[in-house]
Amino acid sequence: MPTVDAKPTPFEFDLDTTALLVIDMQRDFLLPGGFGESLGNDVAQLRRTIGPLGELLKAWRATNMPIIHTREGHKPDLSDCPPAKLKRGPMIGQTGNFGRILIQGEYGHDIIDELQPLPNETVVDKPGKGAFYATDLQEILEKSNTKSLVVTGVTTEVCVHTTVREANDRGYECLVLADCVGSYFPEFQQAGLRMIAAQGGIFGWVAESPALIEEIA
Ligand code: TIU
Repeated sequence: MPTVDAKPTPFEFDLDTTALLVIDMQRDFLLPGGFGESLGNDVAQLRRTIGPLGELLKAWRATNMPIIHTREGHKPDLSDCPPAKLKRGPMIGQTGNFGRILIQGEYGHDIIDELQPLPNETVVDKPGKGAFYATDLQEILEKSNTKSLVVTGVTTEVCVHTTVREANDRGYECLVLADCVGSYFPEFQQAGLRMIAAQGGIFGWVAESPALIEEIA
């Protein structure tokens, strides 16, 4: 069985039951001049993941293992956006440099050019931070007999953490790749990764992508 050097212990996975999750690598969060930057965030902290994720996708696409991309966003009429979320994110639905912010079908809502999904890959649109809430993700994973998830994307302490915590409760083993997840806040990146592997891997495992690529190449 392939084994990756990881914290807190080596991560073992089966090539027939493992999927790659790429969370919210959207223009709204990553592009200079976009929504994320307009909130005062340093997008360079997220953009450092683009290179490693590109390399990982190249290697993963040469295998038969599934790839699932997610996008956070809402219907144009915002009917799937809770008023409480809108209250603390009043820019959602407003027109920014890349179209209406976090609205499905807008340029900014879509995945960055470098990591665009291929036609055979799954894209899950989600209204929340977690990838299971109000989506078909559970059914998609059951259909492909997925037991383990390699988790990447942004942001580490928000959508990645919410998804990993819930995946853990649902019985999935999660490997989070430190160089392929990013936070606008370096201290949250560090703490977020430590929280996953602490206490014997309370939520899962943490590794670097080259160690995984070596196992699937
Ligand atoms: N995808 C995701 O993490 N959504 C966010 O809103 N993240 C922030 O860090 N703001």
